[in-house]
Amino acid sequence: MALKKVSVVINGSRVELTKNPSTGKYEGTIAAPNMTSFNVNAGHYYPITVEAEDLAGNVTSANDSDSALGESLKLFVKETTKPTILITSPASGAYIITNKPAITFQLRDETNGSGIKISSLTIKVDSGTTLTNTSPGVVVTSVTGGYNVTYTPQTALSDGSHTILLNVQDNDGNAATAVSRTFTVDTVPPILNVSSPAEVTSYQNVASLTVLGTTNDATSSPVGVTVKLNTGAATATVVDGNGNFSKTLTLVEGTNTIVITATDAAGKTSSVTRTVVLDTVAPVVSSITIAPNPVNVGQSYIITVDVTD
Ligand SMILES: [Ca+2]
Ligand SMILES: [Ca+2]
Ligand SMILES: [Ca+2]
Repeated sequence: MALKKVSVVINGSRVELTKNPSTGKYEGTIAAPNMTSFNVNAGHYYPITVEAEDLAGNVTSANDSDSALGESLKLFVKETTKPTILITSPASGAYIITNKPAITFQLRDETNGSGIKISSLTIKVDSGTTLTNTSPGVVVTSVTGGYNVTYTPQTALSDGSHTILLNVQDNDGNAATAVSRTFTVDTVPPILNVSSPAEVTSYQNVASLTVLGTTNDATSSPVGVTVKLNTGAATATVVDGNGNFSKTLTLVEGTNTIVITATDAAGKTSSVTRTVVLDTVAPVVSSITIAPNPVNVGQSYIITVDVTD
């Protein structure tokens, strides 16, 4: 006949409603909980209990399990903080010498957030098809606050520049700021031609030797060149814009081993080894014999020279 009060209970707080004289209904303006409802229960909502009490002390109560009113007693609260994506490998601008490089990244939502919705993950390499968390090559590991993901391309990437593009959402529908990463695949060692010394093994009688050559790399120029003489250090040489290099060495008497190594920006190497024998000592003739001597006209004789070097 006459109501005493109408109140609601949500998230442990009770609020008494007030009667709107123009509609006759009971109303309340209530601040939403400051945390997403996603983690509250399997239905991802805050349950509300409504209680009406009349002046005689009769109480009617309904909550989210009520067959008729239950659906109206579920409050869905969404957070608005974007999840984050951090690519841990490859580094920006990295040169990679394998053509199926593992791409690793971390997906995180804020503390007490709705959490990463892993099925919303998108992975795109260059202009390829968009992959998801269940695509071949994608390995997802659940960690505190989100997921760690490794994606290994199932077909080899070509030599050259590639860009990976990632995005994900949290369970409340907030999309991360998309993250991209560009890197270069280089599986081919640099070209290295050594024109001096031209032969694998050569001989000379002056100590000075100039190593000459050219180098080039299709994907990862510029190329660095080092020259190593015998047990000495590998010494960097200047390589000009056309790939030419030269390095003057001072040989030691005897056998000299020269190793020329070209290294491209990705770290792929090519090496050429030359052996140069420095011999500054003229041969020594120690004895000569002629037999028979004298020799008869028209007959042959043998001359023997004992010479060492
Ligand atoms: Ca969030
Ligand atoms: Ca290369
Ligand atoms: Ca000699």
